[in-house]
Amino acid sequence: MRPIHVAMASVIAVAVVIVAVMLLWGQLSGASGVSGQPPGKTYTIRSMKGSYLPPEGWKVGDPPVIDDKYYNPARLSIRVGDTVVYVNEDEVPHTFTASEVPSGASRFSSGPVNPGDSYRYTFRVPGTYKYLCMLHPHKGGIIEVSP
Ligand SMILES: [Cu+2]
Repeated sequence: MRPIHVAMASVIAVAVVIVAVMLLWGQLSGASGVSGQPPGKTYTIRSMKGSYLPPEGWKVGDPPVIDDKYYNPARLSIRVGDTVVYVNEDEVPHTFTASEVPSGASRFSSGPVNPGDSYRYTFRVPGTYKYLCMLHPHKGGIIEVSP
């Protein structure tokens, strides 16, 4: 090829890359801009170390105990659109499972989350959510979601 053709080929290659990047950018920003609202905040709830052990005297059938030594924080207030990342910092698997949700809301459940793993859920319906661990139902928590 003559030098002028090589230069033209380079210009076309650069143009193709620019168009591809613009298309990809459009898709990404379109995906994150749901209904034009800013993304919500992210909060973390942890399963604390040793929280698989029930409190003394607790027996199956008793209500879950809401205490920061199990899930932390065990009580959390957030807003619609916020996300909770549940992190298991204990040495055994736990779940983060809704036991009561406001009408119209779906019941989230992480399923078993291994030590060091996490699960995230974005709250879309306002109201009071109660949750517990299906494997260790002595531990529970409450999330208040305001509009
Ligand atoms: Cu558990």
